Amino acid sequence: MFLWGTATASYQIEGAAHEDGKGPSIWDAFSHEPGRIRDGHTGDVACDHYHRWPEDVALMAEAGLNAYRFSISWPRVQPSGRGAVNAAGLDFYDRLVDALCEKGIAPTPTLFHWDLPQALEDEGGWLNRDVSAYFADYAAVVADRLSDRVTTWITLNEPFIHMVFGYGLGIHAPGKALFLDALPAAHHQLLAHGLAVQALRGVGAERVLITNNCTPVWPASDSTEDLAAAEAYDTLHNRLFNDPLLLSAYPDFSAYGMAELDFVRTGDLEIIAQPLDGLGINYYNPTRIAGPGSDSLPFTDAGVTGYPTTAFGWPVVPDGLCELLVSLKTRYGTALPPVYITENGCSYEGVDDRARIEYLDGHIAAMRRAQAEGVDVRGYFVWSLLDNFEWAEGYHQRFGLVHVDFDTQERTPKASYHWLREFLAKQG
Ligand code: PNW
Repeated sequence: MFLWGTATASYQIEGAAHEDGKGPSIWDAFSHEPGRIRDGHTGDVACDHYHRWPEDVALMAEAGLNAYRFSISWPRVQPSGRGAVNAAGLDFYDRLVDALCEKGIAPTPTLFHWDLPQALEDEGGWLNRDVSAYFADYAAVVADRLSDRVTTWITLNEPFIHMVFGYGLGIHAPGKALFLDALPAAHHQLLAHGLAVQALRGVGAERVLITNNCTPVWPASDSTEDLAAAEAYDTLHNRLFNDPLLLSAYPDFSAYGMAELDFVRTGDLEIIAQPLDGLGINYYNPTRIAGPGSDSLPFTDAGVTGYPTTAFGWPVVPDGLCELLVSLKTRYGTALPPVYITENGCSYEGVDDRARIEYLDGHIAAMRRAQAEGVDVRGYFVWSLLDNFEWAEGYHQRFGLVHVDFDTQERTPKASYHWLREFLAKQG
């Protein structure tokens, strides 16, 4: 069965930041640091989904969706990131999973969508190799409770964006600006993924995925400099994550003057390259890259021009999704597992969101073209069900199919929600 879903993330929708024994996450800390988030917004309340989940599940059921990708807050389950389990936290996800199953919506949890327990950040966060093993323990705790009803698991969300924004540039939690010295955060996340796959298999998990944010990389020109820079960027953004997972090898970084991967130990790549049942792909837009870059990075973002843009200023390029999917098939061949589009969507203002309808319609058509070219795509999840806390942008970017009034918490389905419901009804 093809999965048609929406996607959300714990810190972006749940709120209840300090309720029922939840421990603090790096996002609780970061969003309260002055100057970090636009207008000082925080996820303390967000969409109050922690209390309003029955209404949100009803909205999904009413739309005719058959899957829901949500994330589990690690510090809600393990307040200190390891050891003691918070029963109330696990109970919350247990109730949610029950309600979804009752409506015929396949619960598709992501175990980590960036809200690391602050206690683990205090030990170095993803720069600390030990965190990988703690993640596997946490995965086992959650799977032990939910794997009788959950068939599809996603270990991590976008380790690339978490590394770059959180550890490379410091615009997301934990706010470190280490540039290429952030690379250990990539490796330790990948190692955590591999160890978690082993733990999930141990409790009989049926289908295990990881979600990567991927982008087609367009060189700004045919000059040798731009072509080399584009290749360097593709290596960092796409191949750094997909190669070890699918080919059990890191791409060669030496050509780009990038750091040595001296934190990789013997045996790590075997752990990372556990067989996967699917690769989750989050697609938003292509990236155009020029050379020669700066001292700290061997490329520059030249900006994609000549396309319409969303309220976020992101270019709308549906063909980029087809290009990306076909390029994955070309690069990885039979090593590419079935693909699930685990996020695709756009930020626009307003409830009469015809631009979002056009966006979704165009991208679903692009996915179909990739399927016709032989890419095995088995799911499509819209980011997002609800307008929510868009990280450094606070509540300013609205990605939802459903509008949220953040004063009253009133939910109002947008035109795109009604469009999707009719689209799904026609699919049968
Ligand atoms: C994803 N970029 O993040 C995340 O998985 C979501 O939590 C987020 O709300 C959504 O996309 C929309 O931003 C991204 O700059 C953040 O390329 C930034 C980028 C891409 C994805």
